[in-house]
Amino acid sequence: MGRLSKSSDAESKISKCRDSGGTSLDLESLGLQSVPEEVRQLRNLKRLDLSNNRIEDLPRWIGELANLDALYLHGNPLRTIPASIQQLSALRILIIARAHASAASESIGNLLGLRELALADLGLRTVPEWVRRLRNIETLYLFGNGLASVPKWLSELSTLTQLSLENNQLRSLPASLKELGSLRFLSLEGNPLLSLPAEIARAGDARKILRYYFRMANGGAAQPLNEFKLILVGRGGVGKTSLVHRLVNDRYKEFRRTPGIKITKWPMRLGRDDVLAHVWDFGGQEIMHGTHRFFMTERALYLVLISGREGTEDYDADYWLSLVRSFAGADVPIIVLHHKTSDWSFELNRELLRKKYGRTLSFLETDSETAVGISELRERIGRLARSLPGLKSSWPMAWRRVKEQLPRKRKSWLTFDGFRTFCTQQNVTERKEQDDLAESLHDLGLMLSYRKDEGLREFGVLNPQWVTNGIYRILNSEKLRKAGGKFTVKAFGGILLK
Ligand SMILES: Nc1nc2c(ncn2[C@@H]2O[C@H](COP(=O)(O)OP(=O)(O)OP(=O)(O)O)[C@@H](O)[C@H]2O)c(=O)[nH]1
Ligand SMILES: [Mg+2]
Repeated sequence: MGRLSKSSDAESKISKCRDSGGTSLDLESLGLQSVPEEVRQLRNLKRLDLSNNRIEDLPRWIGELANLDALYLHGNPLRTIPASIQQLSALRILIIARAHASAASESIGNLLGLRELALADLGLRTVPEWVRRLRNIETLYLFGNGLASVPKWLSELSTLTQLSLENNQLRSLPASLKELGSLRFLSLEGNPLLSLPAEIARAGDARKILRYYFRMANGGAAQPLNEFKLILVGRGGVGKTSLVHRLVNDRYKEFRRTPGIKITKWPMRLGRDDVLAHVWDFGGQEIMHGTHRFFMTERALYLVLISGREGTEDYDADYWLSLVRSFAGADVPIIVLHHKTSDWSFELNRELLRKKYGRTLSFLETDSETAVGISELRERIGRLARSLPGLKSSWPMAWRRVKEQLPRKRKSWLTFDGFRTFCTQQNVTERKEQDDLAESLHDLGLMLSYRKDEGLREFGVLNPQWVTNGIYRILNSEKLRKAGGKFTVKAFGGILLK
């Protein structure tokens, strides 16, 4: 009954339009499976609304409605648009949405007079190339597709004032969008990978969004993080902590021995880049050597400090270099410092050490008290840092957000699944990407995650400062020393909670 009345609805609307010579016909939501043949006679039609029916195919004669100005087709399971559509040279508005991707047919690209076009909710993976020909387009709706990118050439559509791209999978925006001088309204909500703040995306102000995206968010796209890890090793009292102070603050100062690891942030300027070094200063006392290996990561830059004061320089060089090589690998750059040179002068067999420990060794004479060699050292650290694989690798906005938000979690320990959940909340959703991010954060020393080590995998993700504090507090415990190194689990807790 409902269907009958609806189709007779259509009939009466059509005949009314015909009799009055009307220019607008509304056949919306009438359950139509095809366009009624009678419409073909309505040669005066300017506006035809066929939205929300069940039409799969448009008839070829649609091209005969030569006066059509606006055609609404959204909400039909359309599969194709006949090529005859290109005869509608007066068409200014064409709305296709919630149909099959094949409905975005190439012949639409010949409708050069189009001012408004919707290709929305079609499951398109890319913007069809033929859209490029629509040089008079003002409003383009592309929402609800699976678009991963916006083509650069979109900037050629210089008459565009409104661009709607919400609910896609956009990963970045091309800089060429800034050239769209007439663009007023840009909607990008529902593209989580762009990491636009909701309040900016919601407002839809094209200028504001693009300004934010390209200036404030540094391109939103992947940018190098410009951070690296610098590790200092050498026997107790060789001058590591004083050297860090000299490098970072350009002053000389004496320190107590370092009970564990001291992590310092050192902002530096490398050419035109602001770079941040995470400096790990290892306590040199022997009891701690065994655990240092857990923190000697790959993709870091190493300083091995040697002094001649104890007369053990050859032994020390061998000892520390072999430690770095076995735990950080054959490729990490190492600067061997003849340190405290103002105090003791000595020679190392550089050739022999190079042969034994590889070509990435270099040597320098330094002294923190007199500042001898310090500016050369800074310069060399900068140069070698540039060659580290991590320094220039890309960090998408979402990765940066994980890096910034992770410490705010105020949790020193997370299971790896917990880390994955946290990443997903920050829009790093792919497992592989989460693995890569964990590795990068580990390399930078911003968290610890031993994914490659069977025995340590289970520990998930750890806050380095918390772990090192705990470990070295135990190793340096007076109580433990008195007990000859034996301890109970209870005593263990007692030391940690002290
Ligand atoms: N002449 C001279 N003495 C230095 C220099 N740097 C450090 N010292 C002396 O060596 C002592 C130890 O220096 P630190 O920097 O604390 O040594 P460290 O390698 O950090 O020692 P641990 O933390 O125990 O591993 C200082 O207290 C100074 O007396 C230097 O550049 N020249
Ligand atoms: Mg120290």
